[in-house]
Amino acid sequence: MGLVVSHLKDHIGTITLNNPAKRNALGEALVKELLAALDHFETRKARVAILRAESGVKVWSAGHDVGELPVGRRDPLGWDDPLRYLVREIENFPAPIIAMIEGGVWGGACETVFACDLIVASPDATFAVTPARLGVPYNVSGMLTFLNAANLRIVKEMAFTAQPVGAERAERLGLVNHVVPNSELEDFTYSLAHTIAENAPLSISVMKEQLRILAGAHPMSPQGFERVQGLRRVVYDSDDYQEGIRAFKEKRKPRFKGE
Ligand code: LCV
Repeated sequence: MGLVVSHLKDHIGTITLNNPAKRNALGEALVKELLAALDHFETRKARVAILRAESGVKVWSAGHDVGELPVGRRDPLGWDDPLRYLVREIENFPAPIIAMIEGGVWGGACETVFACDLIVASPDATFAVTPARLGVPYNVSGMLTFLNAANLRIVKEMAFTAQPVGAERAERLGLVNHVVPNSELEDFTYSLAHTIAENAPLSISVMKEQLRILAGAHPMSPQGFERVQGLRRVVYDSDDYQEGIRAFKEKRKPRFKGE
């Protein structure tokens, strides 16, 4: 059995994250299998994809595989990082992707879920934006994913506190489309998927692409981008960045010094 399990039925593709030992961390190998499944669905003209974890998980995904983060002197979230690939592929997939969430969603997994087109969550679902926990300088397109998911004040609270937001509050804030009891989560999600799959796939695909282009149409000057990249380099070259990763690996609370 791989790190993801996928199947396609009645135009609906399902991808189940299947690496509980590592809390479904989005490492290169898992992301590669996930992208292969999406590729297969596209070839088979799936009309909806559902991204989920095993039923009953406490952790939907622990986010970027911390063990795969560079230990300084290199952008930890550069263009070719598996997480960046994954978010782009989700946004470019020609059909709606529904994230079906139980348990905790952490860091890069939170961005991955917010990049999906719809989110159906169980009451125990939580969503945490964690760069500040690790000392990581999140990247510009990632911050835009968050900004497209919530208003600026909520994004700032989630990013600055790194604290999980629960499903009920997430629904109130419009972060998720529906909160549904665990016992009904699967039926509800597949019923939503069937409704979409019965509509015109070409029309839906072009609306998804239009919304992607419009949501990404944020002017940022070359000078503005270069300034951000310079600031991010200071962060990933900092002792704090190394301390964040070290503390995670040593299973202890990090001690950040601001340098
Ligand atoms: C590798 C892991 C991980 C993991 N990577 O189980 O957004 S950013 O900028 O931060 C971005 C860079 C990012 O996404 O970074 C990662 C952000 N994620 C987090 O901060 C969550 C880190 N994980 C946790 O806080 C806990 O693992 C949770 C609360 C998710 C689950 O706790 P639980 O007690 O159930 P363990 O912590 O015991 O983890 C079980 C195994 O999974 C590994 C962890 O190292 C452990 O492996 P070992 O059994 O070999 O010790 N693991 C968990 N998260 N992100 N590996």
